Amino acid sequence: MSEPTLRQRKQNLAKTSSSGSTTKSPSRSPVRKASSFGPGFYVVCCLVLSAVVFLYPNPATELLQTWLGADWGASLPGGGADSVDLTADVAKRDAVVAAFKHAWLAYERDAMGDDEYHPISHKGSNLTEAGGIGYTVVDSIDTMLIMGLDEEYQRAREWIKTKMTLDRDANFNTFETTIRVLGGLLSAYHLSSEDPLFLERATDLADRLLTTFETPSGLPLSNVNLAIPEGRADSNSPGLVSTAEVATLQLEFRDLTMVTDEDMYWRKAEKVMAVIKAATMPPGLAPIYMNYEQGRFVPSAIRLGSRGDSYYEYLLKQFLQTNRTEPIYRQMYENAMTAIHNHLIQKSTTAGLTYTSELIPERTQEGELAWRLTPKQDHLVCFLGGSLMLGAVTAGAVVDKVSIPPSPNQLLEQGIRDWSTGVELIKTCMATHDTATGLAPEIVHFRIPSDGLSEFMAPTDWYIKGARKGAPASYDARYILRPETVESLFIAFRLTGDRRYRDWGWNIFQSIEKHCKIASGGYASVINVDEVPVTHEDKMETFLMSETFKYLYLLFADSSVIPLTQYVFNTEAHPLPIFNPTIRTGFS
Ligand code: DMJ
Repeated sequence: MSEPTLRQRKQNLAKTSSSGSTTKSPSRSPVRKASSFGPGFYVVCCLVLSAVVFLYPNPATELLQTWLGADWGASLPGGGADSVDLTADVAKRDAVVAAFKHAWLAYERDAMGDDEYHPISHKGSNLTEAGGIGYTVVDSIDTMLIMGLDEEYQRAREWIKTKMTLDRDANFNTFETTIRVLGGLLSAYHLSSEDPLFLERATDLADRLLTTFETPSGLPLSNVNLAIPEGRADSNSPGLVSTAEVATLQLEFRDLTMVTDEDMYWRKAEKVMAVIKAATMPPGLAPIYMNYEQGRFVPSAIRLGSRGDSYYEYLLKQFLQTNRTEPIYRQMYENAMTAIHNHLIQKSTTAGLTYTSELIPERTQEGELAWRLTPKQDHLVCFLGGSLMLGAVTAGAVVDKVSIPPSPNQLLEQGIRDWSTGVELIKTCMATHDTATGLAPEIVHFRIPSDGLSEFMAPTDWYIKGARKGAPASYDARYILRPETVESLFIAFRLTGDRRYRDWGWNIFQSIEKHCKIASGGYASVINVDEVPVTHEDKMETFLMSETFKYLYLLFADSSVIPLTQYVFNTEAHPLPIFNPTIRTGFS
């Protein structure tokens, strides 16, 4: 990093303009003193004020912009909700389809059927030595259905029909297998007008996964040996399971019950939520580890990032999946969002960026448990902006159907709060794209007064920990083709029609094209987002095709494609239909 990044240059500019603002304020004082003058003065003042209204953004406009999260007037010709345009941007949508094909065709050429793809060495690999389980094929197939890629879809389906097997004598992660493979099969089932092949495979997989729930508490074990089948504990974390992992199976298992009429999937998944509800710490927060013997939280980090994220995501989505008929999930979601606002949401020191901190447990000298606030935000947290906005117009709304965009009087106080925070979090996630590549790093830290860093050591608002001139890239500096920011942009666009969200998504897409695309086929992770030319890591994560390109496609597609009123996305972006349940929630 020999040159200062755009972010560093901008932060210097921000300093200049904030000191400039003090010279402006005296010009407002004559208006406040005007009461000592006669009526003529008021007329002059009114004229001056009118001019000011036209020349400068007025407070009402600023409020509206804060509400919508963008320069509404500039992004909508004519302005206002009446002119919301949610039709396709065909050229950009088709560019995303071309990118998906560039990724898929390379995988199909070099590694068809393997779990993972390495686009630089042109090789595939499997999660275990026992052989593959269709990780990439199944994770990608519903994107083909959504994009209308029929030839690719037929070949992928044929592979699932003739080659896919779950008789693999090895341990597979319960959560990852559920969200990618079970979720992918169920979504393909729904989007293919209920092709029985996908349901047969989904049921086979779910029956094997059910063995993980055989614990004293009912919390599923982290791994499953698919061949036996048998649940297996994680030997790296004895006695423990991760909160996000046990609480991110429910959409898939509940959907399976609806399509098979077999209650047991629903009951097993719901029991987990009852255990979590009983164990939740009073403020509504959930540490990232639980003890599966007793079903209790153990002191561990509280965060919206890894091992915490999709727990919060699925609280809302379980409420939405059953057409808002289960008040328990609304209550759990509302409690959690209030706790997040009270304990984790912070503002950065200079630009006032809204971000989420982590709470790290520590023992005091007296042996008491204390929580240290750490200003670290994973890229994973960027799902939260869109999720909060979606929660605001559903769980946080006073009407069943809000307008696009919603008006504040359609929302509860909590909905207004969540909408505003969601808008701001998306802005923050976009700010983390202010790097040499335009790609966001895996983890950012925000500056706090006690961090001991000088302005020469780190930029003023956020920085990549461990990034030093001449040093090897830190773990935090990577971009591994993650989807969370574009996921939020897609939701925000559908809920507002604000073109700014499409523009931001297009910028991210172009950065992926420029820095991650491999000419011979596929896309690769980038080791350091703040260094050009980039160095690649030889890996194309499956969520590029299941999530990142799907959300980008949907951002530019017509809003009638997978409408948010009819589908809920699992955490791997596999859409599942919203339904009216025939089963009543069994806990309160
Ligand atoms: C995906 O596998 C899922 O979105 C999961 O919930 C979190 N991480 C990845 C994508 O970043």
